[in-house]
Amino acid sequence: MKIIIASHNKDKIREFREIIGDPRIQLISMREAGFTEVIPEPGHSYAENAEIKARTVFEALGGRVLADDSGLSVDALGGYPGIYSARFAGEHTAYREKCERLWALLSNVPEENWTAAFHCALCYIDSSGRLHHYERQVPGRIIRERRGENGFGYDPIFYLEDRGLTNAELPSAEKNARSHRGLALLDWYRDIEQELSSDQEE
Ligand code: ITT
Repeated sequence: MKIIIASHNKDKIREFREIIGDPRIQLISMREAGFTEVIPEPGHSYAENAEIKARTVFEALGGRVLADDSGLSVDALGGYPGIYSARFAGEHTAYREKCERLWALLSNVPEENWTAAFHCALCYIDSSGRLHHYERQVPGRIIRERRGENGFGYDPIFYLEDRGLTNAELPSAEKNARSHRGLALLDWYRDIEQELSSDQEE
């Protein structure tokens, strides 16, 4: 079964492939499928933006499409950067600079209040054009230094209390098993088992 991933983010696409290691599912990036445009994200929630990305690619290419809208919501900043996590501090700034910018915004907030959560909304459009939504979040806290080399984005500054490690210090298999994206994708995967079996019979 071919699924087009409606994303230009190479790190997300790598994680999708690591998480869904099922030889029956071929995950193709939208760029590989011939869609190179950048999709505007005017939605007001993760779910709305995931749906916009999925619909845009489905309308252009058809097939089966899976989109991810994700980000880091910081409690003391009223959930910011949230859906703006990628564009925050400028569209093309490196992940490292985005972390610096976040620390700057938190400079007047006591560190014990640096609680946050990673969110992931998925929107899947099946071959008959039906929409399926999934959303998961994982709590943690922002720390003042970068720790770890794995993962991407805000992972080096996102600390998991129960592990005593940042997302970037976890081996990738462990991040994938417990991350916002890993949990949402596993919900999706459980749901498409049925579609998968009928596809094998086609
Ligand atoms: P697409 O829209 O093309 O998928 P994007 O990077 O613009 O790519 P989003 O709008 O969903 O995607 O923004 C997600 C941002 O949130 C991402 O660029 C990271 O900065 C951050 N982020 C999301 N998941 C993350 C993770 O697992 N680890 C670290 N940072 C993450």
